[in-house]
Amino acid sequence: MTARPVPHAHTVRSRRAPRLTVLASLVALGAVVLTGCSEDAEEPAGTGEPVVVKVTLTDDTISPVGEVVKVKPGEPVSVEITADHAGELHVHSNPEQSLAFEDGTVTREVTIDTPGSVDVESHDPATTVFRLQVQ
Ligand SMILES: [Cu+2]
Repeated sequence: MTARPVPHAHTVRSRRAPRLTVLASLVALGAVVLTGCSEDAEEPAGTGEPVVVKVTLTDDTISPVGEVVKVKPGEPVSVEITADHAGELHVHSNPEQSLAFEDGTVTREVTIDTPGSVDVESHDPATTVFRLQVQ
């Protein structure tokens, strides 16, 4: 009976400490994220700036090939397609989508609402141009 108040007091103390630690790490994390944003202006990370993927398709060149692009669910992605012929890119989302392009430069928007990986392919020739990693 006499020993009970001591462990109880310890419990109260140890419950308070982790909370303060979590708060401190959140503040530290916030500082890191803010610093990262101002230094890495070229890499939008869901901060309201649109994600832009530039694609070039000519008769013998496709660029990029297999590039991984990270986006958040529901975040619009602008795909800027420059080509010397008409065609379409195939978006392996559910339901599937296609991005039609023509000779010249067009911009098509894709938004994926469900987390996961979505390949964007050229079928002629068969190439994964880029992969949207939605998370
Ligand atoms: Cu396909």
